Amino acid sequence: MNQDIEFMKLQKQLKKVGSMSEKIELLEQITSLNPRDSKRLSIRSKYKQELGSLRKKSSIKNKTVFNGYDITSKYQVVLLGQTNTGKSTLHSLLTGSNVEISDTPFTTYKPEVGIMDCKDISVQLVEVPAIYKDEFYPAKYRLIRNADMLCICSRTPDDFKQTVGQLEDKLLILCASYIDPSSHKNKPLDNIIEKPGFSAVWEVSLYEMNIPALNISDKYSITEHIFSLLNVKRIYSFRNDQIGEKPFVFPLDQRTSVFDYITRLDKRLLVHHNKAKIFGSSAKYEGQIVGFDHLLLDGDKVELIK
Ligand SMILES: Nc1nc2c(ncn2[C@@H]2O[C@H](COP(=O)(O)OP(=O)(O)OP(=O)(O)O)[C@@H](O)[C@H]2O)c(=O)[nH]1
Ligand SMILES: [Mg+2]
Repeated sequence: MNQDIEFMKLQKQLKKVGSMSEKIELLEQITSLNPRDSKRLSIRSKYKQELGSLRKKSSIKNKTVFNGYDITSKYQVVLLGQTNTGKSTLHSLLTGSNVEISDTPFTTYKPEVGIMDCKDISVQLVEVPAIYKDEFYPAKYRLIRNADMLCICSRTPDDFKQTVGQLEDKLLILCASYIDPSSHKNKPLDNIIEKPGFSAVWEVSLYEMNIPALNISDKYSITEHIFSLLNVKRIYSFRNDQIGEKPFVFPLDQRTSVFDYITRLDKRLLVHHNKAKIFGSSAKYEGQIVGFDHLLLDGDKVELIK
């Protein structure tokens, strides 16, 4: 690809675009080019500034609700793969969305967003349009690179290999276990990153690979696996014989005491309570009474007492 010619083409398109998102997308494409011409290089730096300010504006605008769900949900899983590999089918299975499912290649042409319930934690699930070799679409790869984890949908082992190869071309290596998001999110496109991931496949027995392959129609195992890669523990409130609907979520590898839990719940409660009743794995017996330094485990329910 001749970068100068491509630059000129995109410049022309830029003059015609109307919406902010289209403009951001084109600016992302044009600023990732390396034209030789010095005049174009200086125009490129102006475009970079413009892109920065448009991104700021759009992030303020996008902090909103989509179909009744808060799309700024803390965790994001991206579904990706070759075309016709069941991404939309899985999206619909996990989120209940009605994205179009069809044998026609490239049916999904824009990211599809849904919210899945992952063991009481809301997780945003995004189906990214099918990826293919040598495509030029920085916005798509930015979305993929910023996800908390990736789920690669594959009909055949060959689909899987192609997707892994295409991700590697974009400096993205898949990894089986949890990795601290700060080491793989918001990194420039020219940095190699390792991203937690797994594969959802049509026929598990065909696969031998370094990341887990789960049956694409096995909602239970996929949900459990996503939960394990979130690397969190859920602590529920227990009050008037009722368990709170949504848990408070803490990092799995950090010690979480009753004190940490109360601080998250409402600091003012510290004044009137000094003990807690625990139900769940960290309790020696159901309803054990403990002090604020007691360490909590995933799934614990905590009732504050005086
Ligand atoms: N046999 C079988 N067919 C499946 C499975 N999952 C999806 N399909 C079929 O495969 C076709 C493509 O499914 P989609 O879910 O639309 O695939 P996609 O990856 O979203 O495709 P694009 O968005 O077009 O890239 C549909 O006809 C599905 O019914 C599966 O696990 N087994
Ligand atoms: Mg689709």
